[in-house]
Amino acid sequence: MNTKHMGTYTKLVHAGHHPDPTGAVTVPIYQTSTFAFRSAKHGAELFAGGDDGYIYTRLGNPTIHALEECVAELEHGFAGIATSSGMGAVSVVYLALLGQGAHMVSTASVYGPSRGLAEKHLSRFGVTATFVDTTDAEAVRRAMRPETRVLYVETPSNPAMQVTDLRAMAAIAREHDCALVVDNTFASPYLQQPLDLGADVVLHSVTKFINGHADIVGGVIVTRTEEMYRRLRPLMVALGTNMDPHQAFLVLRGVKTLGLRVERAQKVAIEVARWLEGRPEVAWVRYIGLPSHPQYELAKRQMTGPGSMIGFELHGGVVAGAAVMDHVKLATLAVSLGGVESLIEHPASMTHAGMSREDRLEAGITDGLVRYSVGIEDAADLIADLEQAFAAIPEHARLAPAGRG
Ligand code: LCS
Repeated sequence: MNTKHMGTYTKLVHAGHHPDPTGAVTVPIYQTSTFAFRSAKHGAELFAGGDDGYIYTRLGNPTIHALEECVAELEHGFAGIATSSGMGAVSVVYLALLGQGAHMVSTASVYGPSRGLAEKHLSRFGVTATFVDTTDAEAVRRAMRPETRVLYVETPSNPAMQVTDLRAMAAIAREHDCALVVDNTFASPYLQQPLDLGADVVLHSVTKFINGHADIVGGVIVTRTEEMYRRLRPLMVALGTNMDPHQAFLVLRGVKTLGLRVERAQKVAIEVARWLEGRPEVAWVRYIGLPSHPQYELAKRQMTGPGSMIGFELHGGVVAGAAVMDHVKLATLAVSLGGVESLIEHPASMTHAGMSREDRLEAGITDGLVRYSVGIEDAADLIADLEQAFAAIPEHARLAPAGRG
């Protein structure tokens, strides 16, 4: 069905679905590694690109293609490239757009391994990267060099929840003739469409909101133009970072309820965030839906909702954070995010442990920062869970220094 001009909820349910010869209502799992050619001539035509049929699953597969089409429509892009994981998507983009002598400017508080891949691995191949606070457009402009090929922005960022002005970033990327790549994992295409704001490439860890059920890892890249698609797709094929058909099937199932899940989770999140803001144990709360968020107004212009990720700092730092994480019963102590179940973690010792303390602090990832991915449970139950966990914070680590003792 052509859903290109239809609404988001219709796209979520129908995009990428085409009539199946068996009448199957959902996209079947084409669990096959390879596809039969009708003849030697047909095989040769497929390899020459004269027929858009399938050859081999690493190159393409109908179930995977349905997901690629769906996410591309949601992002208003030319086409999608599904990958084995979100990091698979990041790898394809870096390796396709950066080479010997190339430079990248990236959000300092980007997901730890997205930074590590550039700093620890691509550096061996002559690629350099500068990590800056991308909420400061002037700092980004100063970091740009003649050899900058990629401006890589994660917004909102993981886990500092910083919101970067994508229109401003698109203007800088155009001035320097480099590609603007946006990691849209935290917002999901339901809340933000970076290609409409001037990005060239958008990518996702679909492990998170798009799938939404904490049962697969996966990634998708979407490009604005055909030319960019033709630059990126061969890298996915060459690296072998393809998604698996079964993975794609599960994501296609999960994405149908993306809108419902995000709407529900952000309704719960605002209640949890307001409760946190009123607690004496909490030094500050970073939630995009609260007016106290530094980019509250920008987020309202750029996103259609605040999402359901909350960062908060306890006065008692790591000691208090560890006590809370050891005592929550409903929220699960685990990394990852964006699922129907609430998850809690400590970025400094978990997802961002690979960064130096200095880099972490510069990126807004303080020692006591707790990241809470709010699910779709009842707010009252999540709040009661946090309240009983807060009661377990040792007395000496409970309040602001002035209030202690
Ligand atoms: N981009 C963002 C913003 C992410 O949060 C993650 C994973 C990735 C890319 C990589 O995706 P993956 O390969 O895991 O599918 N973030 C994680 C996190 O915060 N906790 O565990 C994984």
